[in-house]
Amino acid sequence: MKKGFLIILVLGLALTLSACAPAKDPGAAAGGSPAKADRRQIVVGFSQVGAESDWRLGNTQSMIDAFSAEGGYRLILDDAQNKQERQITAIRNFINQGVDYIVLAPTTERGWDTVLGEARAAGIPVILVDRRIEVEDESLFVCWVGSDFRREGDTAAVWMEEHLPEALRIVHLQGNLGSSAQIGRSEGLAAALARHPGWKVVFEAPGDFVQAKGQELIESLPQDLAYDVIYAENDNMAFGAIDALKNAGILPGKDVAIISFDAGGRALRLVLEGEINLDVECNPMHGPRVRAVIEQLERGETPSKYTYVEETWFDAETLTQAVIDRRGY
Ligand code: GZL
Repeated sequence: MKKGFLIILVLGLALTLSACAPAKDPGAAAGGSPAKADRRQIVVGFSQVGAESDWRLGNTQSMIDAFSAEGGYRLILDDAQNKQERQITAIRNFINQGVDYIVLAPTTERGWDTVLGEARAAGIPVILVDRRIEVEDESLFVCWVGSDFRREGDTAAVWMEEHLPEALRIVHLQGNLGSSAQIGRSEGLAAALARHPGWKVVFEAPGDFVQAKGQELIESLPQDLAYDVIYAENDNMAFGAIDALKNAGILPGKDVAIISFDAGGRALRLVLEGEINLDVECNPMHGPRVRAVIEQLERGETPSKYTYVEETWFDAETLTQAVIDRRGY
């Protein structure tokens, strides 16, 4: 074989082989110890519910902060605007893009079996965060990180039993119907209603965790409807309810007790000011927890199937400005 031809052949072969080799992460240190810097960039597709509340914005920021380029990640964030069908489309897009991991914050509990089956068929691990899902086969997701929503509802009910009169007329502002946050918080109230014949729900409707809807629902109440407490399943609906009460010359936290969930910074300031009587914490800072799960999987380890985050509650007797400052959200 001619020498010149041989050189071209070897050169061509070398170029072909290099094109097949996995592209090294441009940020990786050349040579050096096999530290994280040498790891490929990990691509995470995150399907987020939306931007409906302070809690959700905090949750999204926590994920953005946790999956930074400096940390060796690329986060592809999709905002589903509270629509499950948009989440299903986003998951299919992540599969087509060949992401390394899919993180899903599900809008609702049902309807995930098919699309999570497609992710499994593509060999892409799915991590659930925040709300729960109901599927036939729980191997469709690797693990879940989130809150115990029923416990949150029970916490609120116990506080109401200890701090409010035995005869209670309750206005119940629900979150998105079918979301586990709404289901658990509503179940906690329902269990207390069964314990207290003196408690009565005089109005109940979904406000979808949205401030404007919380305000609209309270403004829509009949003028002659008498009630003692508003049980709002998140802070933003409580903010809307408070605005409606104030516009009607009613003192929130005094004329009408306000029970809320999430305990974001804005709401805790209202607890200090006496406008919200109880706020049950729902911690949105899931980014570091989800990153820890992915790091475990990268090391070939198996994370716990279910991880509940630690949560507490706040009222004016227990809360201080220092506590608010320390929480950072
Ligand atoms: C709770 C989360 C809920 C929050 C709302 O984990 O799913 O959705 O309580 C948010 O503020 O909209």
